[in-house]
Amino acid sequence: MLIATTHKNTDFDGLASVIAATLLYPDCVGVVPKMTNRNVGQFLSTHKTAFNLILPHEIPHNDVKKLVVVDTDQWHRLDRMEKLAGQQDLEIDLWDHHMTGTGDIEPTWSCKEQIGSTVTLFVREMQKRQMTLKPLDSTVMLIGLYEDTGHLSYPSTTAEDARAAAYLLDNRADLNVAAFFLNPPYEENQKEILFEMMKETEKFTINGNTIGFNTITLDKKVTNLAAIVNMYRKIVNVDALFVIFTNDNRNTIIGRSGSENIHIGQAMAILGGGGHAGAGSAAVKCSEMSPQQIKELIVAGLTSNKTESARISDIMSFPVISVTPSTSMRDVQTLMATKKIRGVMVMEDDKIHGIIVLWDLKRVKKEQHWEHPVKAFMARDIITIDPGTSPSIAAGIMIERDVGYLPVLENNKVIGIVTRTDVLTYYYDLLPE
Ligand SMILES: [Mn+2]
Repeated sequence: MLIATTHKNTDFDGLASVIAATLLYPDCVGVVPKMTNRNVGQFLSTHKTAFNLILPHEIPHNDVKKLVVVDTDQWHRLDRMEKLAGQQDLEIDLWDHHMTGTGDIEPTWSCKEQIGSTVTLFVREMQKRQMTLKPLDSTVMLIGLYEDTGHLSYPSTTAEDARAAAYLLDNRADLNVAAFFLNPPYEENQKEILFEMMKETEKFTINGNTIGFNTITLDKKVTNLAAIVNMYRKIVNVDALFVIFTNDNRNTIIGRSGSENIHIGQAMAILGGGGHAGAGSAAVKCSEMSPQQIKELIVAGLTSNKTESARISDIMSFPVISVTPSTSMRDVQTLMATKKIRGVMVMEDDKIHGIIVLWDLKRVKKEQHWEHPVKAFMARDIITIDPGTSPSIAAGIMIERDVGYLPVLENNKVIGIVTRTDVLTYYYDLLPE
């Protein structure tokens, strides 16, 4: 079985590219994530049956031999694809226009280019094959292309995007339908947010570009925040705008840029999110970082944007202190106290068994448990990292997977460990005085 899928919080470029894949690949079934953007959801509620689409829980995972991924290159942005991520000899085709360098999907074949929309890449292939499209297919693809290029106005737009739009119009894309889904009417609470943002925007100048920041407390659900941020950036007239929407447990960061000097996707990668040059987002738990810390990290990331040459191997701690799985908890506690360290690897014959951190010692409730082996208390699910990785990607993994320690692995040997503190220190050192 062959399936095509795209990122969660699916936008029209993602949806249209999935549909394009079902047209281009014989017997391809499109899988649309459960969470989609509001206007995509509205479109699907009335048009879904016109396409060959299913939901992630309907995939017979064991039958999937080939996967087509569109509009993202990261496993964690896909919906319910964990099973496939580990599958040997799964063939993967990748179509994407995000060039952040943070992708971890290793494709068998890929078409990855800096261009206004993923749809454009599909249109190129369809033109080559001289395909004729149905008006509905052309329409959804045109909406995707227009949405990602701001109706061909964003700086990321290329001449080929404009030619792709012409091809879709030649194939009878319906501009009335497109306009309806591209400009969803604003609701009362969206207007309130906009007025709230207008009250105060903090502005910085970084490398000659003006950057605006807003922090908005959300006490109810507001749909399509991205469209409000997009509109507000133009009103407030900054090169890039970041709005941190915060509620009881979560900060959602939405960024928009109108300058090719500010790459939103790269800035969001530091926070475990993603996107491309003009638009991106991230989500960070409130327990993890305050809006103020998020703002400082974004500023630090943008300041260092062009100069991030540091690698994990430059900021990691080594040598790694380890114990064997049978070491008693008492010995682990003594070791941490005397060496003044917060985490110890559990290893035997160079093989990682787990990790034990200061926090885990709290789980020792009874006195006699201090004699129990560390393997009863250690965390076993370890995420390792390559020494050549950049600090921003490490920070992204830590936030996304909620881990504070990443062992650094080279040729299957642990050569160091990088902690959340190491990464944050690196970024704070870059902050302007
Ligand atoms: Mn896209």
